[in-house]
Amino acid sequence: MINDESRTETYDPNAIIDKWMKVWEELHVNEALGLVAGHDDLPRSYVVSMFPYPSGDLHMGHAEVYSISDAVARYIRMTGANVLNAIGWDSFGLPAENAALKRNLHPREWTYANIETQAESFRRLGVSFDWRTRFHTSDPEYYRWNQWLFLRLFEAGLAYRKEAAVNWCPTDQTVLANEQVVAGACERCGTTVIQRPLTQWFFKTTDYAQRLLDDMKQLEGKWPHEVLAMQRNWIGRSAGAHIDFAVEGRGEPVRVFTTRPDTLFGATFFVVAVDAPLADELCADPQRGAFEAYRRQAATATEIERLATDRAKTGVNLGRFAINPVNGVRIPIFAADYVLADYGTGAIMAVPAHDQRDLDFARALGVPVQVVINTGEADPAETWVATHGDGRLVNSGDFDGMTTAEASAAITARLAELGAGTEAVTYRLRDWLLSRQRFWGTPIPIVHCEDCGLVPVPEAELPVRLPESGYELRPEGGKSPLESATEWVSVACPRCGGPARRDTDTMDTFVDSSWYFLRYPNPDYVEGPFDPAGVARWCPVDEYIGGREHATGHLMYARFITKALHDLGLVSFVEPFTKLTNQGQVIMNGKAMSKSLGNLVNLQEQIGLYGPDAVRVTMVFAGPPEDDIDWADVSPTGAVKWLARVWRISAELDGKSSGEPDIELRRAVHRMIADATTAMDDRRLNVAIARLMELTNLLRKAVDSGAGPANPATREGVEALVRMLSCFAPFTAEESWQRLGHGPSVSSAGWPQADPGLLVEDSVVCILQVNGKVRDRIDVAPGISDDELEQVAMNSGKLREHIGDSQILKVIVRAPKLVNVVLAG
Ligand code: ANZ
Ligand code: ZN
Repeated sequence: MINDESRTETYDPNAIIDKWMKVWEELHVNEALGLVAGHDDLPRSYVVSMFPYPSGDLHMGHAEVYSISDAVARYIRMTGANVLNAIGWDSFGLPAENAALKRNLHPREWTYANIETQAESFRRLGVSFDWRTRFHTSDPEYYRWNQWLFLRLFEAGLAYRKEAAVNWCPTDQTVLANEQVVAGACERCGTTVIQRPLTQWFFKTTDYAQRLLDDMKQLEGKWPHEVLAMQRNWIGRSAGAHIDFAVEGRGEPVRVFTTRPDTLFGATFFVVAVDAPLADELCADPQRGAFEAYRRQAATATEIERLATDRAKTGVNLGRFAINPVNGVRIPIFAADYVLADYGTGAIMAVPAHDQRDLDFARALGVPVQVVINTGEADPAETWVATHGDGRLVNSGDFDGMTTAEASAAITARLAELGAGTEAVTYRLRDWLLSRQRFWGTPIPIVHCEDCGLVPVPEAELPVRLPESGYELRPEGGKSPLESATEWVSVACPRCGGPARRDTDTMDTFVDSSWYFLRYPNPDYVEGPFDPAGVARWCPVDEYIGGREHATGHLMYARFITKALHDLGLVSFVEPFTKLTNQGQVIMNGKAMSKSLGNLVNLQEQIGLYGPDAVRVTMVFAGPPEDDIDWADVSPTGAVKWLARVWRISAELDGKSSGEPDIELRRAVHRMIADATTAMDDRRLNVAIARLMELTNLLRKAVDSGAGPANPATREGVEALVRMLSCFAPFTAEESWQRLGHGPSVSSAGWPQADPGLLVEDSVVCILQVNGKVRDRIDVAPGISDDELEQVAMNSGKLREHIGDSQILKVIVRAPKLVNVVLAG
């Protein structure tokens, strides 16, 4: 027996990996019971962590996400649920193409080689995936269903093509969705994004704007508050009114969107977005030169710059006039870049007294200012500070004296009478731009025929596979590489048989990831994108784990697609992810790790030094899951020491236990189990680890100088510790479990149950009196209630003896210290 901690039987965490990987595989311990049927007596839990992109071997960030998600999955499994912990690969995308260009490979070779590397690394990290779910989105068997889904959305009018000014990254030579533009720059390479008019494919996410908002009620309290807030802002609902302004010399009125119909009498000018076709149309001949010069200049500004309040306001007078529908006042029309073409209606009524951007513009271009809400603040025409507050209307005809709220309703009603306006809601959310001019993605299953227009590829011809040869990967001038695959491009029109061309764009990879979790339960299903039986059994996802950076991208797309699938009758639910846990990033010295900063920490190197378990424990113990981990501030050496201590204690217990269990030790152990369980339930995984470390100290003392290694309470404590540890350090836990004399696997041993009887805190003495005289003393729990205490007291034989047959006048209870029975007479 090894009693001395300094004994040198070494704990070698890397020596036990192969052994346990093999055992787990043979025993199928990580597999869900019945992917599509059976074992219906068990509660089910579907755990999914955002699937990896195969850009190389696993890195520190991966280790963090999967250490967290695996701890959650293992915990749920140990509490007795049937868990599906799924894995697949998000394997289309730009880096594969860039790597292929550099190495002269097919993107597929690079991608699939990386997938194999990552798969092996996941196994060696001990992640308890059910490998039967595995697929890769770049498999034709998968992307076929992206195409199928695209066609369903196309039929439903939810996929359409239009020319629009789109975000263009000059470096990556591709368009980007709004979600991929961060502070005006390409999310991938940081190049400033420019606007380019291009014909592109869109999904109509805007049709679902209100439902994306409303259904958040289902997620409240289950998704991180910040993610919901980010989505709410991104959807950006604004309520107000549409107001139609007649334009002199134009048959049709022009509509504006405003959140402040109460300020209508203060509209002293009218602005059209410089890049809206309407600006071009309205421009009077003498202004044409100035307008076109201004439009060219404006094209270089990003949306963020255009909307910035602190930017000097510019614009040109178009030489035309709009008529205010409530008072007939003529106001000049300008084109300016601070109005966006694709928000609201692309035109505004400008109220400089009460809107700062309008006021800055009025000041710059010398337009008058008219106050219409008396807020008690200084005159905006003198201070150049617009007043925003509530107040009463002035200079507004019949509406003078009303509050802003009253006036909003009254003016909107008047507009309705005049047929010049109605209540309206506008959203910031844009339709999802999904076409990409890149090779390594899902080809869009549309054929362009000169006679028939856009023709869907017949379902029987799916998948439209990527060409194997005859293309040039290097993107040029906004052309998709697929355009160079001339033989692939030219096809017979499926409708008329005439000469036609395939669409050469590929889909944004966020299409792939918007529904992948539906396919995991049966990845080989060929009758449709997913097996309805598997989906009915597992979906929606119970536990989704991934980074907050996906708040307005992937998470929004997946919610949208789920709703669209619901409306197509393909799934029964409207939200894909019941619960969401965010994890932070692994950083180094306060900065994101990157090759260029030279601060990359290599995961395999860390594993080589400390073993997979210690790296996992370090990741989870560093802080709450959502916090960033600065690897400069942590060291797995602490985790290695701890794991070695657990392993040693287990080794010291290899005999049969005997004697009476030490009750104090049992109490302490069960307190720790209860605390660790609460922490796990709340997903405060780091707190749970802290409890396990305390428990280890406690048991070390018990072995050395307390109850001793043979006491049943010691064994009970060590076994509980090892079972709980298996969520974080599966290899060490398995090895320790074996040393304790058990067969594999510890993950089937169940999560230890805290005995409520042992959780009662130390008792306090309560004095029982009759008519103020002490008659008995009893032990009670400190938290006992007055009612409970009265009952317990009345059970005291001594007390009853002194009460006898007398009539009880009242019972005074002061829990937990005192009970006094007052008798009549
Ligand atoms: C008149 C007005 C008076 C406005 C006032 C505000 C204050 P949110 O809340 O962001 O939805 N607006 C409308 N369309 C616009 C566009 N395409 N580009 C830039 N600005 C636009 O903002 C709605 C307000 O922003 C609208 O209400 C409009 O200005 C402006 F005291 O109309 B408001
Ligand atoms: Zn045709």
